[in-house]
Amino acid sequence: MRLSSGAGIGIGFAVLPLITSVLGASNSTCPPAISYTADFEYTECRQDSYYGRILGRERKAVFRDTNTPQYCADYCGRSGYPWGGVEAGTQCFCGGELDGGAVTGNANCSTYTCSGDASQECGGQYFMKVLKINNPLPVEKVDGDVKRQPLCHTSPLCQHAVCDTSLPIADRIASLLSEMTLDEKIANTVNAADGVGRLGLPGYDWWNEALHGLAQAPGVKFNSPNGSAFSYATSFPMAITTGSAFDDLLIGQIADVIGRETRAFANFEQCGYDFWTPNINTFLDPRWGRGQETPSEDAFHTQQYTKQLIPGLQGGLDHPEEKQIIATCKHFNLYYAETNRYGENYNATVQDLAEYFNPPFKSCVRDVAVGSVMCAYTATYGVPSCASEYFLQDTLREDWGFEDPYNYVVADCGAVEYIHTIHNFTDTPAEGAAVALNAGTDLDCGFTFGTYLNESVINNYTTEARLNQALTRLYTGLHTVGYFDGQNQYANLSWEDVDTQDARNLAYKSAWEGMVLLKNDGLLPVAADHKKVALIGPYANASSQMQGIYAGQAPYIITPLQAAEANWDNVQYAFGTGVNGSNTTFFSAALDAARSADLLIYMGGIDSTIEQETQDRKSLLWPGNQLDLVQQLSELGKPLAVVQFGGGQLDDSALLANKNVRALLWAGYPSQEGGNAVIDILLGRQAPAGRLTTTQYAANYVNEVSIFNPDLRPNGSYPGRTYKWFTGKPVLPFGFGLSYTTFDLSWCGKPLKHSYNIRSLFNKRQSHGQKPTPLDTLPFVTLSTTVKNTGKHTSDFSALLFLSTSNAGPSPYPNKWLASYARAHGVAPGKSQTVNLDISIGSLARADGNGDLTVYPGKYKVAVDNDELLTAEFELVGDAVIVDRLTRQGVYEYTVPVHYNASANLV
Ligand SMILES: *[C@@H]1O[C@H](CO)[C@@H](O)[C@H](O)[C@H]1NC(C)=O
Ligand SMILES: *[C@@H]1O[C@H](CO)[C@@H](O)[C@H](O)[C@H]1NC(C)=O
Ligand SMILES: *[C@@H]1O[C@H](CO)[C@@H](O)[C@H](O)[C@H]1NC(C)=O
Ligand SMILES: *[C@@H]1O[C@H](CO)[C@@H](O)[C@H](O)[C@H]1NC(C)=O
Ligand SMILES: *[C@@H]1O[C@H](CO)[C@@H](O)[C@H](O)[C@H]1NC(C)=O
Ligand SMILES: *[C@@H]1O[C@H](CO)[C@@H](O)[C@H](O)[C@H]1NC(C)=O
Ligand SMILES: *[C@@H]1O[C@H](CO)[C@@H](O)[C@H](O)[C@H]1NC(C)=O
Ligand SMILES: CC(=O)N[C@H]1CO[C@H](CO)[C@@H](O)[C@@H]1O
Repeated sequence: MRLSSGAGIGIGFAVLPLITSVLGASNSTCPPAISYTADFEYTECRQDSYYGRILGRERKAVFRDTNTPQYCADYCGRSGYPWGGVEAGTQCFCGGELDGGAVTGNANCSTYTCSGDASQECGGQYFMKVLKINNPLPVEKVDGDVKRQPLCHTSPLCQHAVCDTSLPIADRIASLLSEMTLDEKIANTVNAADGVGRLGLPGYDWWNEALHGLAQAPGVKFNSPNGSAFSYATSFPMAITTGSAFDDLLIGQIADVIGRETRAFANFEQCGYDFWTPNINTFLDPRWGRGQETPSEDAFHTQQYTKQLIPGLQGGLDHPEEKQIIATCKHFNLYYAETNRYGENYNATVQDLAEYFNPPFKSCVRDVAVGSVMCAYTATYGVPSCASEYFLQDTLREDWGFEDPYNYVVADCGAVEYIHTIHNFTDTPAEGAAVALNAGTDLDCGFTFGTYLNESVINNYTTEARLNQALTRLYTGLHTVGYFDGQNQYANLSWEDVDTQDARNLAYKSAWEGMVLLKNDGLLPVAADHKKVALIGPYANASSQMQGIYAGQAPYIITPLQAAEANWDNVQYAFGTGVNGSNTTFFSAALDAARSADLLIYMGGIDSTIEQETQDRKSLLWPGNQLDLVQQLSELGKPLAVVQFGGGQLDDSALLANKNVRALLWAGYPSQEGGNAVIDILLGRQAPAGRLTTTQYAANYVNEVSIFNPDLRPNGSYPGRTYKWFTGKPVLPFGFGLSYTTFDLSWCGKPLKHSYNIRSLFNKRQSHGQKPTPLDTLPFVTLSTTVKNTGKHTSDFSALLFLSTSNAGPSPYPNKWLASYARAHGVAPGKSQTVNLDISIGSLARADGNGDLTVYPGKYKVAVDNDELLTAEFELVGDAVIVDRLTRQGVYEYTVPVHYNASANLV
């Protein structure tokens, strides 16, 4: 239904009285349709881009048959936007401000005629004809910010049955789809979804990011200037740093803030409601450029992180049909390297799949009900992940219960395209699109679904019914965040809820809690009597460098130099050298600063020029000439501490061996409070208690283990991967981390029985409603330990509990595996705290030859900490019990010819 345009109307306050009802509202939430004509002028032509947002807080609508500059300006002005723009003939953009996009010649906006009147011009391909609207209608504002209206409160969508709240949501969505043509449906299977302009369904960009705070992404808009509403969001440390805190509560608190802040942005149309976070692939290979985005090399640790994070983001576990935002666990499955990531195939052993690659995703889906899952670029068992019925249907949906009507799978950006191109799995792009859709991919970040699904449907490679199912999942997903009807619980979140004092405190706490002390001969905490401090190195004055990748605009970033200057009267700063510097030009200034100081602090490591999305490291050594500078500084014989930044571990052998390097602190990417956190730890205002979540391998590891080999278990000369299996000697082990104090540990009472009958472990099984509790999540025991601070410094203590066995289940046996952890907070000298270490039945299980997680009879050892501060033993007796069966591979039939990817790279 189209609105008729009335006579031209005035601007400003004259607008309201002139609004007249044309259609009459059939629904109390449906505003009266109005007679409105925009008074607008064409201002200029601007270059747009796929990632660009020229009109600030921007809304897109596609009018396939009706678009003209006037039509678009009417649409925008009626919705209260002062700016409009037409592009590519059918697209209309609306926004609040003109911001970005190079101004180009008018000719570039004359290449498309308008779909509503071919005698008029409607922009170009990625060239926007910009329209200034002089008489936008007044809109609801909160503190001057325009609030997003639920779609069913806006005309004309509110007049359609999709907005009839008396109907079940399934019927409403079915009604919406019944009103869409095949082309319109296909145009909504991509991240930059067109919507359906004629129905009043606006476009929506599904690509939003929030890994450690709202981040830059095509769907996200940070306003400018800095300081204005929605111009920044809290920037928490990278996942590798927060993971190192071994503090589950902290992860949940961070997720609460990220969920709240991002939803506040979404409420004001600054971003979408769904976010492609978290990255829960395990940090398997130390070279991985994106390992920094993940908390750990350990699967159990990553599961625990995921279980805290998802409920915080989405708004708890109780009402999955009412979410704060939609989180997305990515990248399913087997993705741990950037090298050849678009085309690589990994044939993991079934044991590694069951024990290592699956568990974080299993927890994310089965245990904490994530809304969406992203399939990966890579292939497994010859099949690209986004075309894998084994993973997307049999494992994810059937075995893990990802079957609520709002659960959907999104393909990583370009992954659908690469099924045909880089993987060469199909012969044509339409076939590639079809195998992805058929396997269970619902949304394509890219263009392949949008361009080729028409061909796929026409040729019967796939069906419109499957297309409808995908769209039903997507729109039902958006319904969970109030997209259609609004949502009282979260709709009031606003700019006031962003960058609160609590959020700042949490950013600080998570930064220092995640830092790990790797060496200390007593220099730290530094004594107060150092008068002149030399702060040297490529991170000494770092700001956004401390955020790592997937970052957004932070409210502020405290540099180490700022924090140092706030604490010491005399701070000499010298850059020294770049992260990958080969030039010694600035060494002498650094050495001069050092000569006149009585405390030297070097801050370096790696950053996103070294480790990054699409960029793995080739070497684990410190890059460039940083260690040459540190060596020269150390030769001065003055107290020298090194602070190491970056996500991946570097081989620190040289620093650990150098007696004049008296302390080494790993800081990861601590983000906005990084400077305060580092300096406060050095000064002893906070005591380090973080632990390494990745093994620090010697540099030679890269020669022993091919990046393409996913196997964890050692085999012949192959030393294996992760602390659990690696047979070599690490420079520093997983779980390593020193303290400023000393602790004594003891069990509270008798920790364990001598032996347990395996059958009896399952007596506690309960059902929650219809879903039985998964056996692997049942509790085994809780071991209470007393942690006593026997030193002189108040400190946290991270207790890591490992299990090991040498006869339970099949050989080879792991070195040990993490089964529980907990962090005690602020234990004062002479005081004690009780720390409860819960062990679940899943933590006892090992994979059998089929990949079935099994609790085996045999002898087990419990040890707290790498140093085995506390140990206990127990025996399991009776028959082995399978607690989680690995999904079996089926025989998969494809509607089109496919070629399995054998991967030349696997060695
Ligand atoms: C809203 O509009 C729909 C479609 O016209 C109508 O069927 C429904 O009864 C209305 N709901 C309310 C609460 O008025
Ligand atoms: C990986 O598994 C697939 C499917 O079984 C097979 O076609 C392929 O040859 C395997 N690749 C290697 C290198 O073993
Ligand atoms: C794709 O696979 C087919 C079938 O195995 C093969 O004939 C063709 O050469 C491959 N194309 C490329 C570009 O590798
Ligand atoms: C499918 O759509 C694309 C782009 O919209 C168009 O170029 C192509 O001709 C269409 N193919 C078929 C078979 O309709
Ligand atoms: C697709 O299937 C329909 C229904 O079976 C059939 O009529 C049509 O000819 C098929 N199209 C092609 C291209 O095979
Ligand atoms: C933004 O402005 C505030 C206040 O002027 C300032 O403290 C902060 O450093 C600025 N942030 C950035 C990232 O520039
Ligand atoms: C080293 O850096 C300085 C300052 O940027 C520059 O002038 C000089 O040319 C560089 N030298 C080399 C060898 O690159
Ligand atoms: C003035 C201007 O920006 N012209 C551009 C118009 O678009 C063509 C094709 O993209 C460019 O080559 C011109 O530079």
